[in-house]
Amino acid sequence: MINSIIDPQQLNRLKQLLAGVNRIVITCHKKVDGDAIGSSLAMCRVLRNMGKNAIVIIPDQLPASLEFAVMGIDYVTFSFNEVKASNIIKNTQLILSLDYNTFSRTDRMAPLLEQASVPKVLIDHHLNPDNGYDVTISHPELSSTCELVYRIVMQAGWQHLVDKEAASELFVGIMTDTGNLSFSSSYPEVYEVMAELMAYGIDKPYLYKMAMDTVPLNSLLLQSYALLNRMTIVDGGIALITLGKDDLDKFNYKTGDTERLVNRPLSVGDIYWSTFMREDPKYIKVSMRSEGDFAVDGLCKEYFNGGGHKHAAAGEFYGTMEEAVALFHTIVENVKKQK
Ligand SMILES: [Mn+2]
Repeated sequence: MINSIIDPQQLNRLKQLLAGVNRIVITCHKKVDGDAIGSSLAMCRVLRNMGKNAIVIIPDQLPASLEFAVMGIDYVTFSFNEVKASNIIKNTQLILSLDYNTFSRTDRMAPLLEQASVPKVLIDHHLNPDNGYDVTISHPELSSTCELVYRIVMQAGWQHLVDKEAASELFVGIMTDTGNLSFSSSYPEVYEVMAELMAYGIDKPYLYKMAMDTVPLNSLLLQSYALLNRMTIVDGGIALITLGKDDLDKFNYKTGDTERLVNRPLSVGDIYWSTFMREDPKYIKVSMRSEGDFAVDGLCKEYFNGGGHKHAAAGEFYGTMEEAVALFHTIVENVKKQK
């Protein structure tokens, strides 16, 4: 049995709000990821099983790689059905915000959600949630919003409203937000939550395969090409991968196709710092990853107007790829001097 960590006052307020409404809108952040779609759809299933008229509205297109996680339930994509989605929001009695801390994360849905004069509930694990929610269930210490939704469901006594599909969706969101339990956010209780979800009869090998180990062929080929032809190793420990527009066009590049490419050089034992530069339409997107004592957030902030975490950061470069690569080598020299 997992510990009850949800503030009982907030949970009771949520139950009271739910008791008084029928029409409920569930929203998540743009650039929908596994945790966002998993937590939203699972919450929707629980509420429908409660007899509510609940619907998920996502801001923009669900990536093809996450379509498996929908498992037959309907949802609305705001950017495709703006009129329909707007009407649903205007007529709803309750708004749930899942997996985001501020309305601006919902892109062009934000003004509608902000202006809606119905109660609003935040269920999220990002730092610094917006004020002004009627119920705020914010737990930045948790692995994922999917874990949080599961904890809410258990503590509220809604176990019987969870079905195999909802359990599967929650399982997917925990896997994707924790790098399949590899990140430091996967403390022991996350395993207990996953064990309890498995009791609903989910197909774990299938979900793992679909969530963690499936890529489109052109993405596999593009990444192989990048590693073979566009990677430079400096001093045995520093990797730079560059992909120009011509490279991307050759492989019919779509958003998401270079996912995790920047991490791959770190699989080599001696490599501790990896940088990936991709020529996007308006700028060169720069991503960095590192291991051990070497921090990349400061470098992304100082040289590429970006930031992030110690071992994972990103930024942008305005100029040509040649200039970006030249700057990279200058940074390498500066880093060596400081050592
Ligand atoms: Mn999340």
